[in-house]
Amino acid sequence: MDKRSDTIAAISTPQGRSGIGIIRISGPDAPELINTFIKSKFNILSLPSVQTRKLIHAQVVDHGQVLDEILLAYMPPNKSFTGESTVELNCHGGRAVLAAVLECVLKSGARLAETGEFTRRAFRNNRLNLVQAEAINDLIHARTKKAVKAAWRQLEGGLTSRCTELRTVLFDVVSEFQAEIDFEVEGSKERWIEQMKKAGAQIQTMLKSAEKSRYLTQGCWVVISGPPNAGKSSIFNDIINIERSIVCDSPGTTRDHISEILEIDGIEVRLTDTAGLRETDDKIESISIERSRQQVNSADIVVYVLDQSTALNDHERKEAERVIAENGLLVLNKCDLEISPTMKAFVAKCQNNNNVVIISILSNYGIDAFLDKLAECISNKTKSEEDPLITNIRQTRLLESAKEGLLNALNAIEKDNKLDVAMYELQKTIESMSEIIGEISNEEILDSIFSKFCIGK
Ligand SMILES: Nc1nc2c(ncn2[C@@H]2O[C@H](COP(=O)(O)OP(=O)(O)OP(=O)(O)O)[C@@H](O)[C@H]2O)c(=O)[nH]1
Ligand SMILES: [Mg+2]
Repeated sequence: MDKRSDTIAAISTPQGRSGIGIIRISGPDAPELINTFIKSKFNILSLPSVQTRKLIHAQVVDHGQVLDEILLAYMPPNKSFTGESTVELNCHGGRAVLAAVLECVLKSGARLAETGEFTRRAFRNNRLNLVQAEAINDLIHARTKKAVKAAWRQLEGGLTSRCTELRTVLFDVVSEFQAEIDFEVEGSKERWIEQMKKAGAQIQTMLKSAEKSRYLTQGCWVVISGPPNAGKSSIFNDIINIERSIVCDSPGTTRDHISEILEIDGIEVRLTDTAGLRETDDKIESISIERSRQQVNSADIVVYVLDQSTALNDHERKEAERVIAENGLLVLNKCDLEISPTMKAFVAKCQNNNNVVIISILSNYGIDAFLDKLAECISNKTKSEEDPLITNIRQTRLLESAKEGLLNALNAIEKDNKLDVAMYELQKTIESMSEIIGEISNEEILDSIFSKFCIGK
């Protein structure tokens, strides 16, 4: 049978122990197939004509042995997620019981679904477009409420309607180009340029918000760095509110970097405590310091901690200034102790900077202000002027190529007055916009997109 239209099945809920686990079966033979192992007062074979989208009490029976007592629901093709006959079995959620029921389903003739195959069928049957299919995957993987909202914007068609509108505008321009080339009907060059520039600005705004949406899907990485003994691990423990990192008065305590996940203002934040930076001959410490540097270089935000009571060297001053300039946070810790002379001059110079905060973890001074500043840094990094419409790299790449086509078209028409070149470039832009919403025929590309989805979805 054609792999696109046979009947597929999978466990759609996570593997483990839970009250309920769902097995989804989709394809033309779904109702007929379950009849071989389902016992119910209801005539299962009459499902398609009578009982749609209602729960039916039944038992799963294998060679006369009851395996589970379940509730099942039938959805006809026009009312199902996949656009095919679908049966969902609400079983008990134990690993073994679900595996046993799934075995019955597969023995009766269904095939185990590949990852994302249900959604791929929904896409093929026009139940949703590619952006919406990706949005469902985003929704499943969303780790914060903001990410859930972004996924819903996609599902409700935010990006789709924006792409469709832009495409229509550019189509009109292309047809006027065509008319001028074929029939010498003179169009308004100024109006074309204006429309193309408007479209370009919209694409640019969407691309700008794409940069920020990375934080919604992947979270924001904050790395705590600084010289040994500055109080990095104390600060780390204070933020996460547990004694996770070892705190000790001997410098070089933290070796392996330690991370914890927390949520700050709707953004998932990975907070990492690192080894103190200094020159050392110790082999293990050198490795940890090298790793700390790598973490600092890859971080979204660096929190650089200094101990105010110790002398400030040149390297630390430069690092502190770099962190402030790059919108990180400079934390001057241990303000309960007497300030060192070199620090005094430095603190006097920078203490009014918005990215500098003076605290004492020991005496609990300035902690609230520090946490507010950290939240502000994260918010500045992640917030965008408009709600992000682009949520993945595929959409970003296509939008970039749409922008490139549009710029080339503008150049061709503004500078060289070459309508044929402008038309070719605009058509490329329109193709990219179409590809974003999935109007593409390349099966390999679709395979690779859907292979990133969950099994059972
Ligand atoms: N007086 C005072 N001591 C502090 C303060 N914050 C941390 N300490 C002490 O400073 C010492 C070092 O603290 P840690 O948090 O381990 O410092 P660290 O930067 O993680 O050090 P390494 O892991 O060795 O790089 C410990 O004895 C802490 O109790 C503070 O605000 N005031
Ligand atoms: Mg430490």
